[in-house]
Amino acid sequence: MARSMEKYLRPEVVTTPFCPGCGHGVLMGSLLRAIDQLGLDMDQTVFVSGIGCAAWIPSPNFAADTLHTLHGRAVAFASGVKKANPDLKVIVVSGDGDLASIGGNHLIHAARRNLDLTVICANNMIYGMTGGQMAPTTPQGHLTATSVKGNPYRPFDLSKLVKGAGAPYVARGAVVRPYELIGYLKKAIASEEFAFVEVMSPCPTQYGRRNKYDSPGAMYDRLGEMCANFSDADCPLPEGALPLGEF
Ligand SMILES: Cc1ncc(C[n+]2csc(CCOP(=O)(O)OP(=O)(O)O)c2C)c(N)n1
Ligand code: SF4
Repeated sequence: MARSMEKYLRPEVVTTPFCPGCGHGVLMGSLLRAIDQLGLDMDQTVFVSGIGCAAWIPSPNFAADTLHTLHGRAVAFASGVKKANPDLKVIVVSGDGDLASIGGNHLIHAARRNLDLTVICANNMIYGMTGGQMAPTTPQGHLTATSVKGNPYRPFDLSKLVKGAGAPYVARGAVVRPYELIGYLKKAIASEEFAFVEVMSPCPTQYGRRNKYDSPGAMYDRLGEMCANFSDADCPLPEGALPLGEF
């Protein structure tokens, strides 16, 4: 973490809880840079997370009010905070398992209701914290602790799901493209409507090892190769490309 970002961290924070090479640390740094560039008042901001590795991004690290809630219920808690005090900026940061599996119903209905929340989903395509179980975002055929012969199911396209549910602002970024990611995070935070940013954030420990990546670097390289900006493309994306951009 750059020293200039330390002012946004609680003084007792000396390290993050993430494994070496985890994408969540890059997302954490990108989010703080977005906050810094916007000049966001941390005293008027509440960060809400569920349970999972990604849920440790804001809590207990950020020097602001942080709510570390129940698994899957971050959006429900955030909705309550916003209703109770509409002047607060409410930012949810959690994982794909937390937000899209057990918490999927809260997510789509908050988008449908267009609540003024910013929801940032760290998508590592697996349940990292609990041992690498299959998530609703795990690509078909990929290996997890609960799909040792390959996931037989189709994954959610999370950004399209939330867009389809009615969210006015939806973007997908990746930790391998931090400058674009910071731009999406800034727009989402500045929005006064429901804003959703899906962030592709590799989990080398649970996902990378099972899917035969030699190192975290190899996972980042592969993610970088897959990323394609769909907004500039007039033609269909190549097979296997991961579309990034604003939906
Ligand atoms: C009600 C309930 N069910 C299950 C769990 C176990 N659990 C904790 S975190 C988690 C999944 C986390 O995955 P994700 O949100 O993708 O975050 P990651 O760890 O991958 O960053 C699960 C299943 C729990 N804590 N509470
Ligand atoms: S288990 Fe995966 S998601 Fe969790 S901290 Fe380690 S690398 Fe990151």
